[in-house]
Amino acid sequence: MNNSPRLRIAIQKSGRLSEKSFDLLRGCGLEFDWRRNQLLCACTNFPLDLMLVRDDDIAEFVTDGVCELGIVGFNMLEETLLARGDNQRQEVHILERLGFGTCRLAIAVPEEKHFVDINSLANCSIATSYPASLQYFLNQNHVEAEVIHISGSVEIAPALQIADAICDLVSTGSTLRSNGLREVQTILESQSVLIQTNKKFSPEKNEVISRLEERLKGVIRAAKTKYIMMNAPLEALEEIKSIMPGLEDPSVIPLGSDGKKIAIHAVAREPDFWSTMEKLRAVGASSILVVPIEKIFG
Ligand code: PRT
Ligand code: ZN
Repeated sequence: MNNSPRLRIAIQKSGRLSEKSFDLLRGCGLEFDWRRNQLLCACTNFPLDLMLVRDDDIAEFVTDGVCELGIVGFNMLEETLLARGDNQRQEVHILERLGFGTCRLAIAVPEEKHFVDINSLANCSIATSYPASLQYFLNQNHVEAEVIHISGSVEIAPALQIADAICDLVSTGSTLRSNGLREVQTILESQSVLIQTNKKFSPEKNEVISRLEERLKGVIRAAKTKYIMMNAPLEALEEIKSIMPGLEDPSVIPLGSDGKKIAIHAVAREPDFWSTMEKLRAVGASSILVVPIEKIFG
């Protein structure tokens, strides 16, 4: 348990999630000066300490209450909970899905290997760094296969004849392709998540978590939305609202004396940019400005 009066958040020290985790915390207005190899780093303007660790340890620390919060891949959270046993799910929960570090845990086989469906994996050996997740998936699907736990470079296992197939994280798929492997089955979709321990802690800490959560939500919402301004004929207003997702309640300002032309200002979810702009132009919108939003509060 963390008995310090300050809150602790576990984040990945050096890896794919580190930069985005730091950016997110800085986006929330937190100031800190982390130096390499520092395990704990104090925020100077918020009662929070960052604990910089390997991604493998983050879910463990939060589940055990060593840190109240953590930023970790959903893949790693699931693996940790499955490896530790069913009762562990009540020890931790997801506060926010953070939208970065997206990937999937998938099974891949050599290009030439015959594969119809997951039953084709019966009696095969599968190399993975996610043995608990893979075993769970195989059990759920009643497939008997050998799970071979290796900690790195899983993709070379078939070429080395260590295993018939692999189960690893995939984002672009280029690692699989360059190793002559074909993705055949997704077993988990992942993105980074903010997790919170379910261990009891003081009301003061609870209050700090609520403040931080509010700020995080503001940063995450802002990243997904844009401030949009355009001019348009009044009669196109309803059509414009249907084109732009999230533009239900725009500010509408009459232009000129006859009121036939309007300016529309709104916060909207970022659309499939170019095709949406083309549709807006087609219904008569002009001077369309799309501006990033730094934060949304309240
Ligand atoms: O040192 P530490 O233990 O902290 O870091 P690590 O090396 O174990 O983890 P790291 O930094 O590689 O990944 C941290 C987290 O990033 C993972 O747990 C995922 O939640 C997330 N993530 C997102 C990924 C990927 N995308 C990813 N593509 N993690 C790993 N990969 C690897 C994958 O294992 C494979 O080797 O990238 C390769 C595949 O990428 P593509 O683009 O070729 O498909
Ligand atoms: Zn790791």
